[in-house]
Amino acid sequence: MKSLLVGVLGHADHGKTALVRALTGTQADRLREERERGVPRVPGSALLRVPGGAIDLVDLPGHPRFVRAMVGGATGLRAVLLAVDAREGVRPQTLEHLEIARLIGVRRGVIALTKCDLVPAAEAEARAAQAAAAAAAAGLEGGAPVRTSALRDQGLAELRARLAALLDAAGSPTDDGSPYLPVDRVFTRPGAGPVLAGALRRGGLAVGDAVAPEGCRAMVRAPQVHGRPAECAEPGRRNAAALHDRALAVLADHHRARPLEPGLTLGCLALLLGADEAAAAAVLRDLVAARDVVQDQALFRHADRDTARPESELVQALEAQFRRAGLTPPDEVEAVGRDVRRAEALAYLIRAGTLVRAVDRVQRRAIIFHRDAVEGARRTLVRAFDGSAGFLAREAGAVLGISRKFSIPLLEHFDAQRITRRFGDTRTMTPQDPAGEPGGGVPPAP
Ligand SMILES: Nc1nc2c(ncn2[C@@H]2O[C@H](COP(=O)(O)OP(=O)(O)OP(=O)(O)O)[C@@H](O)[C@H]2O)c(=O)[nH]1
Ligand SMILES: [Mg+2]
Repeated sequence: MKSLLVGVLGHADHGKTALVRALTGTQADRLREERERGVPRVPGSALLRVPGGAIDLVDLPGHPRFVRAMVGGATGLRAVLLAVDAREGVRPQTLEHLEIARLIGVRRGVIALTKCDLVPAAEAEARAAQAAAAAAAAGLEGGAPVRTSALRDQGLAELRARLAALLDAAGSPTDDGSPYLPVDRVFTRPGAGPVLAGALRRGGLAVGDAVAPEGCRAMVRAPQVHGRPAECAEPGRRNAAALHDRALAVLADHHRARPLEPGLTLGCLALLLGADEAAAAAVLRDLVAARDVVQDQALFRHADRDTARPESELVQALEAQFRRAGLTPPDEVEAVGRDVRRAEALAYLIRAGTLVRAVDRVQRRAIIFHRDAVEGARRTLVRAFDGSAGFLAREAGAVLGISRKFSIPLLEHFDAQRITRRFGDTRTMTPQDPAGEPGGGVPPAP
């Protein structure tokens, strides 16, 4: 039977738990302590049976303090169910959760617009569009949001069908060896201290393995399978080695999912490993020393990743498009459309400095120029206005043969780069130092 782990994401109070309960009949955040405190402490999971198999809905805690726990539970996720409150729309944690899903390479999901019984249809429509745009920006292929109400049993059948379709389309999960154990019960046994119980869904655990539920130090003491003592494989040294392996697996997954991104920071890796930064740093030091991982300033990448950059045909085509367009490039929407891969390629080219994002702060509009076009414009302006008393944006536009739509953001970019200096409506070219660097070299002392 096929199964799929789906993370339920969304801002606090956006109706995640209510949705899971309405879909499955299970109260997912069911640990007694958290019920009493009214705050879900760890991800709870509920099983949704669908024709093709079963979907494990992992109800992730919405409170910012629990993002760490979320990542701890989320590393095995293959898809997400994003809950967005129809009254509130996209909130900070919606974006934060989407960003984490993006970082761990989750691209597929379903968006549920929740509590639709509380808002007029037109308002729900606007919130749905906003949610779809946020998901698309994070590279999540979520399709059209499903209007739901857990209270009125609205949209739940469609949601189940959409989740079933995700299961249908999912390949078999890759086992990276990291264990995943949703905790059902916590109790105290005299002489043993607190005991966590649950069904191990993935990976393995052996006696002596260090685990860190909710950041506590703990050790696997007596694994049982359905109440009987289980085989205890390789006690002792497994842990550090396991963290090394997982760090490599996390990096490899990341490069596969985000081929255009240069690597992960220590902070991200620590989050994704569910380890604290000191432990992650120690593991990375060893991996860098062993040449399994390469560090480039603040970023770490797998040594197997091609540093010659996986410059896809798409990246090259996009670059050529902007190069050809010169000083009248297409706007971002026109160039990218709704294509997530094109958006990624564009972001990559901007990061690499090949394309320059110039912002018109008044119009709140950005124009993306090829850096060659920007350099060409700089030379033209130097020829036309160097040594002159000053020039207006209109005059610069005339010399460059472009309208205000393009000249204003370009000139603002030049101001920011100290290639031009602005006084009111007039600009002057900043004198060049002998090396040809704009800005006259050393900035004046404060
Ligand atoms: N009217 C209405 N209220 C809802 C609906 N779904 C959830 N609620 C209410 O919204 C509040 C929050 O719902 P939860 O399901 O606990 O939200 P959550 O996202 O799990 O919250 P956290 O776990 O704290 O992040 C509760 O008071 C629910 O009763 C709905 O469809 N309609
Ligand atoms: Mg909840």
